[in-house]
Formats: sequence, C-alpha cells, structure tokens
Amino acid sequence: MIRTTAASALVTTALLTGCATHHAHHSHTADPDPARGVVPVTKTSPLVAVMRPVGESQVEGVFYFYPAVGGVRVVASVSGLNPDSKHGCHIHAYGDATDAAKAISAGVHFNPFDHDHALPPAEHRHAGAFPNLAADAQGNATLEFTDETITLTKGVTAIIGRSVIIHENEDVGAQPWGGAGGRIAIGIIGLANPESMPAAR
Ligand SMILES: [Cu+2]
Repeated sequence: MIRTTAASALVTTALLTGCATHHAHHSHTADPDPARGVVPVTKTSPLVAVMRPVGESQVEGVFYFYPAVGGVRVVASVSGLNPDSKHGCHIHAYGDATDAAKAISAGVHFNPFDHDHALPPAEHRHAGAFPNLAADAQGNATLEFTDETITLTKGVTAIIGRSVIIHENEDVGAQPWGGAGGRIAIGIIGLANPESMPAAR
C-alpha cells in the first residue's frame, strides 16, 4: 500500500510538473500533440467517413463533416453509382462494417429522438437523414449541405463512431425507412486528419 501510494504521488508530481512547465494555461490531462498521436477530440473536431463497397457494388467515396453554425456541414463525393440514379443516404446507428455482404451490422437509422422517418428539410426526422445522392451520367454524385439534426462529437446526436450508409434505391421519405432498399456502401465516421482534408469550408 505504501509503495502504491508513493508511486501515485510520483506520477501526480510528474504530471503537475509537466503541466506547470509546458502547459500552465491548460487544464487538460493530455497534451494535444499529433506528432505523438495525441489528438484531442473537441466538439468541433472535423470527421471523415471513407465509403467502401458493400456486397457486389462498386460504390466508393468520402464524406467530410465540418463544424458549422447551427449544425454540421456535410461535404461528400461518391462514385460508382448507376448513371442518373438516386440513392437514399443516412447516418446509421453503428460504426460496424463486419457484415461485408449487406452491412446489416450498421444497424438501423440513427434516431435518438424516436422521430418518424422524413427527408430534409423536415426538422423532425431521423438524425442524419440526408438528401438523396443524385448521380450524374457517369455515376458520380456530390452532396453539400448543412444538417441541423446531428453533432460531430458531443451529446446524444453525435455521429462519431457511427456510419454513413448509401442505399440501392431512392429514399422517398416513406415509413419506416424511406423504401431505399439494400445497402451498397458503408463508411465509418472517425476523426479526420487535417492533412488529408480539402480546405475547410
Ligand atoms: Cu439508411
């Protein structure tokens, strides 16, 4: 017991000394130092989801999530869709892609307030029910809008650790899931490395 206490005291002293020397202005317990892999998670940490194909699909892409006034700015670029097609796209409950064939492991739509399904701009909808992705003649789609139903890392509406799912069909806003059918791409939402990000918007 004495030994443990002494060790604890030493650690505490070291921490206090370190803080006093280098970061007297900080109350954090960890130094934010990307060079040591210590990256703080803040309420404005930008997030990224790299979309990978599910099953036989060829759909790929990337979603960035930036802090924005009144919500989260979603900036997405997707390829490999059918020409001139529309696809439902939502945040799903789990950041779990273990089901490579169907992505059922991602769970249902993220819905912290038990709302009915609806599409933007409906205020009451599943959190992170995005507008449909609209593919051009080459099967490419982009999406850029501000979602007021989600947050990056803080609170019950936080999307970090969940997933983005792209569906095979258009989401028509019907109950319970918009009739968007199976899942053709999944991306797990994690902290974005600023060096990999396009210029902040
Ligand atoms: Cu979905």
